[in-house]
Amino acid sequence: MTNFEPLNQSVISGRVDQVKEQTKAMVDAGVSPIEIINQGLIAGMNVVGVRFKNGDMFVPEVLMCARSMAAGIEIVKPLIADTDMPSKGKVLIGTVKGDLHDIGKNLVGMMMESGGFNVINLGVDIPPEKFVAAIKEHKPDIVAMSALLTTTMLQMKDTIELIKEEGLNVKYIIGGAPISQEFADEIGADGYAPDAASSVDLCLKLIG
Ligand code: B1M
Repeated sequence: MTNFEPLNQSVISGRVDQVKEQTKAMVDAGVSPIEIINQGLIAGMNVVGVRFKNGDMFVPEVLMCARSMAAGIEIVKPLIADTDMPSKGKVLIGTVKGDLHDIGKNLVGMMMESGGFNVINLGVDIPPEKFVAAIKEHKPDIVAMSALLTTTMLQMKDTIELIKEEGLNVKYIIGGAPISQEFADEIGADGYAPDAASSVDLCLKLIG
């Protein structure tokens, strides 16, 4: 049984070098990359989220934690994204306007890549017009939107409305901490995924 506690603690303390070292050691020991991400890196970040919420941690510390988690993900990413599988479809992913959170969105994109999708990552703070322009340019099968703030989730509705207005033939799916299936139904999204792994299942289902 792998002990993920030391890696959790390194993420919580924002120690980039230690996270890199422990992640590499786990990879060398043959621990599954998905387990390293979920039980080592994300589990640590979840503790950070609670402390941030309770006012026990502040933005600069949270940023260091996010950076250390990203450093760990960089190490395991090639192990799960490297695949010879032909593309199952094209997904355009981005965090909506006004929202700068990108860790979860990047994780979703990475899992989709590892699931055999061709992923175009637009980045953060993407307004509806930019999603529409990118759909016209890249012609994806699916557009995936991420929002982490209750104040930005309505941007998803605006984006879907603009895509519909433009008559573009694409499926749109949404996710992020404040998002629910109920909200997805309310704004007419084709699907909602609560986490990175289920985003892949959702894309497979939608593409058929
Ligand atoms: Co921010 N932040 N933050 N933050 N931050 C939250 C989201 C918050 C919940 C913290 C809290 O109060 N408890 C809170 C939002 C409250 C709300 O609106 N309900 C909050 C706030 C308030 C803010 C600021 C306003 C703080 C301030 O400045 N006063 C500010 C806003 C900036 C902005 O965006 N305009 C802000 C800033 C920041 C940092 C810059 C410091 C940093 C972001 C760094 C970065 O992303 N590069 C940050 C962080 C790190 C967090 C927390 C602590 C962690 C988020 C994270 O990365 N989680 C977060 C608290 C929390 O969520 N526990 C918080 C790990 C990640 C793997 O999970 O992103 O949920 P998550 O992604 C999951 C799923 O949600 C899902 O799959 C992922 C993997 O399983 N998913 C999708 C995500 N996108 C998907 C898309 C899909 C499908 C699934 O498409 C189909």
